[in-house]
Amino acid sequence: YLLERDLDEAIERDQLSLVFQPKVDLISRKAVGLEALVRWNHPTRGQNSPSAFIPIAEHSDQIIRIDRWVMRNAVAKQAERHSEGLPSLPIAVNLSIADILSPNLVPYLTGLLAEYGVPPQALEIEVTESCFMRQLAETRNVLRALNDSGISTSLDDFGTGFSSLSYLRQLPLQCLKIDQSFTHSMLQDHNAEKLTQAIVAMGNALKMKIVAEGVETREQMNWLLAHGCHIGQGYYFSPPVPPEDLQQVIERLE
Ligand code: G
Ligand code: G
Ligand code: MN
Ligand code: NA
Repeated sequence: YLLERDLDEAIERDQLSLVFQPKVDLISRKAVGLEALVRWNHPTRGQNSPSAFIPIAEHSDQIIRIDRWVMRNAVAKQAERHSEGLPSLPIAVNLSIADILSPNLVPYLTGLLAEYGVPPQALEIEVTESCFMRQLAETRNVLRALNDSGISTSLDDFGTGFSSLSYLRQLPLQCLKIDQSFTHSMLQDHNAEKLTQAIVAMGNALKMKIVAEGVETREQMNWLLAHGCHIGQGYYFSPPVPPEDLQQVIERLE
């Protein structure tokens, strides 16, 4: 059982860590960004998957404490990369609805960036459609405030939620991430292929960046290139990796 008490401990006792997965330009094969994903290393139970503990954390304000830890560590990582003279790549963090609606999210982030001397372009926020189902107006205000402070926003897991099109029209989002279920099925399933094509066309028409998630094969990458999606993320390039392996992964991509 994943008890809420254990999660409190995870934050206090430094059991959380970040792994990073590159987003890759399919033409140049260079990394164009990184996604930070949280991991929980429990002393006796080993690695807990975020798909197990994030939903539990979302029942209370634990998610806010976890994600503020994630944001701080992502910004700290950028400061470290900068001090090591490494090329600048924006790092995206995943936020839940409670984070978006939590008081002072934007001042918290701008404060962090100032504290570490990191420019806002170094950070991106990924949100899912489930974020918008309630509180659309408030979400729009927060995303706009993030944009105003120079932080760009992505719509994650696109195509799996509801009313996607209405959100695209109403929310200030710069990037659309095609859910991996489309990437996985588009070469097998005619309907999935046509839907993925339509999503890419729509994203391009809206002048959004488009990232295909879950790219696992060369065939998927070639299909994406041929259909106008130029950024991919997935095991074909690299799984999410711990910080000590990251630079080597980035340099090996090309
Ligand atoms: O990394 P992995 O594929 O196991 O992630 C599983 C799920 O957990 C994904 O939906 C991902 O968006 C979510 N997730 C990963 N890291 C974070 C995080 O730091 N904060 C939040 N809120 N969700 C995360
Ligand atoms: O919901 P979100 O897109 O933030 O979560 C990304 C999740 O997908 C992470 O848990 C990550 O480990 C996983 N992931 C990343 N690349 C691939 C891939 O190529 N295939 C599969 N099956 N999962 C992936
Ligand atoms: Mn994501
Ligand atoms: Na996703």
